[in-house]
Amino acid sequence: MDIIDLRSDTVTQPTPAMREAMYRAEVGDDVLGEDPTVRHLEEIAAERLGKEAALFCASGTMSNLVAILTHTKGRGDEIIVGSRSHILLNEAGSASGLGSVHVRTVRNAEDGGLDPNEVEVVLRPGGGFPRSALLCLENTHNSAGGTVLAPERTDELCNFAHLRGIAVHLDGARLFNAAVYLGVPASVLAAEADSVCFCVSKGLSAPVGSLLAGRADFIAQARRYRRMVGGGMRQAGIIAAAGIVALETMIDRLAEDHENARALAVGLAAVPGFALDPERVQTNIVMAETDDPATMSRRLREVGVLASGSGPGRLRFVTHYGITREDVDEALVRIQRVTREA
Ligand code: TLP
Repeated sequence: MDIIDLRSDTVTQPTPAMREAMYRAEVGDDVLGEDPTVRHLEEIAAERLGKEAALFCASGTMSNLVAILTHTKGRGDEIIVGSRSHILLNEAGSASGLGSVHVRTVRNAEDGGLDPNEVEVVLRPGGGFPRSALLCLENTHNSAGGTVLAPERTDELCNFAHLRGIAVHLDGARLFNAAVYLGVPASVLAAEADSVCFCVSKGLSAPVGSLLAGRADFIAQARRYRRMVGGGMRQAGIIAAAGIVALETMIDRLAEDHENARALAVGLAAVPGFALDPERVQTNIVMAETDDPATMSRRLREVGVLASGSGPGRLRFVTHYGITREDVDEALVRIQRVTREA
C-alpha cells in the first residue's frame, strides 16, 4: 500500500534537478564568506523579497531566532507575537530560552491576522516594564490553516509599529504560497517589514534551509548571531544549490498544491466525523475538526494516510510536491472507508 503523506510540506523530497545541482555545486567555506553558491542564493533571495541582503540559515526556526536576536537587546526587551504563532507554539521557546526576551501575545484572529487596536493595548514603552522592541507577523498563517495576510494589512501593522518605534519581523515560512495565492510578487508582501524569512525546505521542496532578509546592516549583524547559535555552515553551497533550483523552478507550481488542498477540503467536508469550511482553504493547508484526533490519525495511518495533530480537536492535512490529484482522491476514498467502519 502506498503511503499518502499529508503531515507537512516539510516531507517533500528534492527534485532531480536539485540533486543534479547539488552534485555540481561550486562550494567554499561560507563562514569565511567564500561559498559562491550560498552567495548567489542569498542574492536572488534578497532580490525576490525586495530587500538589500539575505542570510542563508539552517531552518525557519533559526531564521526567526536570529531575527529576534538581531532586533532586540535581550534581557528587558519584549517581543509581541500572535497567540497561535509558530514562534510561540513550535520553536521550543527559543526567543526566551536563548534570546532572553519577554514574549507577550496578542490574539490571532480566525484568519491569523492581528488587530492593531489589540496590539496597542499590550505595547509598553519601557520604564518599569519590559520594553516592546519587536512585533512578529506570520504569512501564510500555519495554525490558522495556511491563511494569507493581504499586503494592506501587513503594511498597516508595520506602519503602526514603526510610528511607535517598534520593528517588525515577518515569518514568511510559506510566503511564496501567499504570493501565488494573491498573484503578487513576494516583495509586495514584505515591503514594510524590517525583516522577513521564508523556507526553501517546505512547499518549494529543497531539502534544507531558510533565508532571512532585510537591510544590509541588519543582515551583517544577523550573520554574527547566526554564528552565535551555531548556524555557520561551511561548504553549505551543497544545500544552497537546491535552494536556487527551488526559487527558480518551484514557485509557480504551488498553485497545484493549493488546488489539491481545496479538492481535499471539499471531499473531507462531506465525510461524517470531520467538520470544516472548504471556502476557508486558501493555500496548501487543510485544518479539519474531528472529535478524537489521536484515534482518527492512528486509524488513518493504518490505511496509509498520514495527517498531523494540530491542537485539540483538529487534524492538519498539507498538500505538496509529491502529492498528486490522484493521491488526494485516493486519500479521500481511504478516509471514507475508515469513517464508515467506525
Ligand atoms: N512548521 C512545521 C512544524 O513545525 C509545525 C510544519 O510542519 O508546518 N514558521 C512557520 C510558519 C512554520 O510553519 C514553520 C515550520 C517554521 C517557521 C519553522 O521552520 P523549520 O521547521 O524549518 O524550523
